[in-house]
Amino acid sequence: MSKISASMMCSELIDLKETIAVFEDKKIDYLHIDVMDGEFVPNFGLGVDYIRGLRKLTDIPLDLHLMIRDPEYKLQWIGIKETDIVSIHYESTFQVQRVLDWLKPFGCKRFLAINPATPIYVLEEVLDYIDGINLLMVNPGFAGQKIVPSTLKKAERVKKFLETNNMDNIEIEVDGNITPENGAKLKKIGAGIFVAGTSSIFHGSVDEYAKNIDSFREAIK
Ligand code: S6P
Ligand code: MG
Repeated sequence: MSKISASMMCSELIDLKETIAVFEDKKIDYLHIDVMDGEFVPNFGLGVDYIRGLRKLTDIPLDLHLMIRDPEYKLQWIGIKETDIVSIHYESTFQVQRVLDWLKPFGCKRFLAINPATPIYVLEEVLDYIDGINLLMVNPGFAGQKIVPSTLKKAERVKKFLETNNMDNIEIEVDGNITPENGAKLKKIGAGIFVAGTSSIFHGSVDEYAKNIDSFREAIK
């Protein structure tokens, strides 16, 4: 079944409690947390204190998307739980397998994120280290961007690549401009986790989120 990971950088701080209540009611699978360091990506984003605060509000597992340089030295700061997903970027470190090894003791799901311009062959050497792939459909750093068109074909190639390697137990997450329409296409291709931001659930007021979630779920069914 398709999973929804709600992109918390798109939520208004003033509505946070109400938003979480809707997400719990609608059984949102993950809260997608874009952690940004102003170096790996041209923006600052949700940090350690935000994550700590969020844990007090809800038990919904976190989908931590680390857009930070050299994540290996910062993993201990975050408070990672076994039920979380943690994505590290292929492009963010010179020692990808070492970071994935260092993530293992946390017991979380380990995902490798790749940017739109990163070729899929980089996955070849890490298949034994990962539970999933986070395919960036936009260049990371901001919500509200347009999909990089080549990423749709790329998602297809990733799925085939996993099948050829008998590794299609590896989950595919898609992140960036996942409109209901793009979501439907990506579902057909084999994506399983959909990051929901301004393109799907975060429009209108909080009162409208429940119905936005329903129509997004319908699209990615
Ligand atoms: C992009 C980030 C994403 C955004 C998401 C927002 O840097 O990794 O997770 O939060 O793209 O969704 P939308 O629908 O506004 O693109
Ligand atoms: Mg993200």
